[in-house]
Amino acid sequence: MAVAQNEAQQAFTARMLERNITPLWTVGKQLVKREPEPRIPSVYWNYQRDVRPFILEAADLITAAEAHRRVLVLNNPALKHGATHTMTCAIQAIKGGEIAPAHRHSQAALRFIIEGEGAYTAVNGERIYMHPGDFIVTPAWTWHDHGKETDGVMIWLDGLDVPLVNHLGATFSDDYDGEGAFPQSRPPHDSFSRYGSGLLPLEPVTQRASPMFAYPYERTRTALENLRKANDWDACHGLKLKFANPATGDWVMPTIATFAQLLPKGFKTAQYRSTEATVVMTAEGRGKATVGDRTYTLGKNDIFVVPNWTWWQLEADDDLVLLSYSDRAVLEKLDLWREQRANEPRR
Ligand code: 1HN
Repeated sequence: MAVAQNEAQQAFTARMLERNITPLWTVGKQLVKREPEPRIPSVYWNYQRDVRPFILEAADLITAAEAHRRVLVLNNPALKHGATHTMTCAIQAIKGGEIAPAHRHSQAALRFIIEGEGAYTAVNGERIYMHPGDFIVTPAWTWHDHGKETDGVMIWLDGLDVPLVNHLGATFSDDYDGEGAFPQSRPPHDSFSRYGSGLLPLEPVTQRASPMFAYPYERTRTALENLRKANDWDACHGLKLKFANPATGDWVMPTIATFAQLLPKGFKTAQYRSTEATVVMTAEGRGKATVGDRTYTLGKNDIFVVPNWTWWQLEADDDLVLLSYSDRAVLEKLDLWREQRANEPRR
């Protein structure tokens, strides 16, 4: 609570206003709260109802060349841009014969693939052909373009740290001068060949982001399915794994943490909250998510936001596989990551 001010004190405060000075006692606890008070609500998008019809309409209405990126941004109603205060969530489509031309930016990006076959994302000239459920990494400042040589539409989710990087005032971007795509530099899936089998090249990896750009769903799903046999469930998460940089075991990008999660049919989690803000997409299955006071019915490719320090809980009506990303990678580096589990006393 701010201290109540008498007339002399009010006049004193008013005189300083034009000099951009404020006495701290007039602001009180507004600056330093006892615990995080999320500035954003939770949001939910039903893929079939809210997203798919619009992205297909966009595919008819504008070419990838015209749009540069045929992207629909899913915004939190409390923000001008961003699904959370740190992360962008968007839906992109590309059609046969199109190229979304190469560019790069200081923002990092990821893709969770939704539907279609045959399109690729190229990272620094290495094509990664996409399949539903795949997780693809586009580290900050890497050239990236998207293309599709076969007929039909391909749709995926783009996750970026745009609000975070903008807030930090560190945004740079560049369009590639050449014709559309960045020149192919390596065979398709080269990074997966080098880093994706538990083996590593002898040369040390020097960059901070994962040198591996593709995490195929087949591998993710198999890992979850095999681990299920261990019957080693976390009360708050079911079975939740992080996507890891194979060279370091760290998060795949310095700013964005990414996860794959399995809840077997009938599993109901204990309530959980942490300081990270998360965007979640259902890759498979059906269930329910309760975030704060809202409950969402989850079907394939539905998307929802879990704000920072907000209790949430999941329930699987069928085997439920979730892909998610958050700002935890940043918070951990700054010693700001905390969690609280409703099934345990507060630490
Ligand atoms: C972007 O550069 C891409 O490169 C996708 O594919 C989505 C959303 C906001 C800002 C930049 C891309 C984006 C984006």
